[in-house]
Amino acid sequence: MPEIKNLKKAANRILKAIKNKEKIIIYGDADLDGTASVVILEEAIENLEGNIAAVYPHTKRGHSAFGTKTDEVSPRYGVEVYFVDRENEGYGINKNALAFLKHLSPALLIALDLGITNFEEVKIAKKLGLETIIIDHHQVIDSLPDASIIVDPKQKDDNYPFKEFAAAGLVYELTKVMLKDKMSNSLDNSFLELAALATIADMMVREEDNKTYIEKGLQSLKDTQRIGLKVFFEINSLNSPAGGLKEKEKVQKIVSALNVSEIKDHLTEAYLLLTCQNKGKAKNLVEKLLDRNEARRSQIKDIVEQVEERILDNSDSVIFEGDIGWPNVLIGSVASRVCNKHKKPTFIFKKRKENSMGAVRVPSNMDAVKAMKSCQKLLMTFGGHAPAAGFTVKNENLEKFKKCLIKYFKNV
Ligand SMILES: [Mn+2]
Repeated sequence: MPEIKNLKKAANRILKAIKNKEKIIIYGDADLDGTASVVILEEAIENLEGNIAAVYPHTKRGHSAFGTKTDEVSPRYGVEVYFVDRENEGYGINKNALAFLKHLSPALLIALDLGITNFEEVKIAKKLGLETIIIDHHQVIDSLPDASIIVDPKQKDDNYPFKEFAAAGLVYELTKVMLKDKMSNSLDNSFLELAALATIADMMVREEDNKTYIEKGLQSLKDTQRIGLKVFFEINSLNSPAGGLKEKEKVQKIVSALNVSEIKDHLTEAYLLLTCQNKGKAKNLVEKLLDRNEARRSQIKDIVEQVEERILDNSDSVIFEGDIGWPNVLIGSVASRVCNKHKKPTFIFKKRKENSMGAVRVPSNMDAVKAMKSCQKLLMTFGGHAPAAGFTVKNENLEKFKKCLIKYFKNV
């Protein structure tokens, strides 16, 4: 069986970094797939060392030593976790984040669930002394960024037959190579739980490797040892009404609560929950996440209605709507719903001062990334998967972009 390209290489590089006490920055996307990826890798590194504190003295569970320039412990060896704040920084590896991270240089920057289209930013990282490893599952656009190692099953010459992993699935495979026989049964199960939830959250096909993760992961989830997940099964709202939700519905609730959590100090709430060691704290966090999820559902419904009003007498082949009032964290869900209902390529964006950031969903026979590639010149960034993708565009190019898309979809 051919291997996932560069998986071993990435594993060996990380092992070397641990051995040499290099600083490691784990840089993840803020959704559940990104968060699960970060947690799996961080815990794998911890387990490799047995006692990570001995190697990385300042590292504390569920806490990053970032931002504090006070340097309680010096020298600053260790694993740092950083989640990108889409709302305030932008997607992927971005300049704001790099400006923030450069004080950690030299370091190994491991980008999870993002990075494959960050050509310019990876170059900047390199200049700053941040050696980049990308582990991503998004589509490759023409060429690859100048990273030191890239794992992405969608790159050329990757001969592994299955391509549709979530990022957390890839990271799980990576940690198997890193840990080998140090991967205990219980650790394996706990990683599988996270890989399963991430695969569901990213709506990857439930076939091949993904199917295995989901089956094994959900089986293990029933008896999970992870406090942050355990509390979901003990919370009243998930166990009522009358006998509680069905297993599947519960899992879906967990996934949607964790998929759009907020960021504080560059850590997602989902990360804080999944690494939480205190049951009381975990309970509070879960209640907060579930409440917010409910509130979001009605916000999403509201925005979908606004979009539908705007497109009432619109005969364009493309739905292309944006607003300054639409929160970035919701536009993906809005685009999904609108696209499902109207069966048209759907571009929903949050308008900002100078540029806009958007989410794209297209019907199953179309390709959102290809569509945007045909308008590449008008865009600042774009990327994703065929059915679901994202972009940033200067406001002055919004109309041109729309016209370009209408033209593209007329021809396919
Ligand atoms: Mn992902």
